[in-house]
Amino acid sequence: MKKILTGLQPTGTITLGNYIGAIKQMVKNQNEYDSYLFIADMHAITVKQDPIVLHENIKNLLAIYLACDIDPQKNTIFIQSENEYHTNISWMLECNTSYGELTRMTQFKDKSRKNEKFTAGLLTYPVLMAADILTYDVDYVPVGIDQKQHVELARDIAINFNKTYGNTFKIPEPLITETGTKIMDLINPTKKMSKSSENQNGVIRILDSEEEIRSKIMRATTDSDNQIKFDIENKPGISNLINIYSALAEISIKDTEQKFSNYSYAEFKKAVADIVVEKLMNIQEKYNKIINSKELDDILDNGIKVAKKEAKEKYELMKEKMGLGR
Ligand code: ATP
Ligand code: LTN
Repeated sequence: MKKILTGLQPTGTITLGNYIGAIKQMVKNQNEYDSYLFIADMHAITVKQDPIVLHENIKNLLAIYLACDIDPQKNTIFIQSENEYHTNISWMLECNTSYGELTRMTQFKDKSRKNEKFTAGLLTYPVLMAADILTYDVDYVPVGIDQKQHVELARDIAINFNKTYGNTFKIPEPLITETGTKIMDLINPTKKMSKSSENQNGVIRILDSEEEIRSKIMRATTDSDNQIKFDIENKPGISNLINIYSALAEISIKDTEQKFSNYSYAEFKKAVADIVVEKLMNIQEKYNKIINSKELDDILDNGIKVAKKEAKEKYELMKEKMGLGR
């Protein structure tokens, strides 16, 4: 059976973008693949985190995974920091990755520009991500398009390592939504909708109330020509709403355009709000039922057992190939 793996950072309540770009893809594929889903808390600390808030977010993210229909019977679910092999493997990969390659990563360039006291971890972040992926010999990595470059780096690192030390890793591929969807900020639709965004009005979070969702969508920035047409360059706001509708209704962009061709912007926004509310209220109902259940710990206990056993084998193999230890 082919394998898929992805992780999300517990850096705040996840957004509609995270759901469409990563989680929904995992749900869609969980019946066909051996699936691994983890909470990337080690990645979260590459930027400053409040320990109390981070701790809370880890458990909340697990409950959100389950509320979004991630099935614990079909996924190995675990917390990254509970598997210490990831960081050990990451170090060995770091020593086989060039500094120049890391400084060329778009996310590093963006985030380091925003904070002049950025950490060394922000630079080596993609190598830890490569370790997460390569440890399990996965075939596909479902991510939003913004993470594609990191998965490609993981491929390069694997190819290079295999060349140097002999066959050690499977070469993974990114799995991007059919339309390569990147959900954009509702207020500034040329910017990615992001958990850490400062303006809350541009971001829909999985746990937002119905009123918040409706008001954010009705106030979303659009152009003034009143045509429901997909054109990212000239109509980024409307194109973003089309993307959201098409992803949630699971119909193509073309069909979405056709369905709403006679609608005004206000009517179309209402239809988008309706489908987002329907999806998220359903998720929230499940979330509230499981957030305090003991089942959460059992799932993590099972997941880490499976993940650690596999990771240990890869770690031992790498050590042997690199000539480490006694
Ligand atoms: P942060 O603001 O903390 O950088 P983020 O919102 O970018 O967070 P991540 O935890 O980095 O979220 O991403 C989790 C997953 O969600 C990744 O696979 C990423 O590609 C995907 N993703 C994030 N934002 C979007 C978006 N706006 N549209 C589609 N996919 C997204
Ligand atoms: N960097 C990713 C989270 C992440 C990930 C991974 C995704 C960490 N390790 C391995 C896929 C595979 C992010 O910020 N979205």
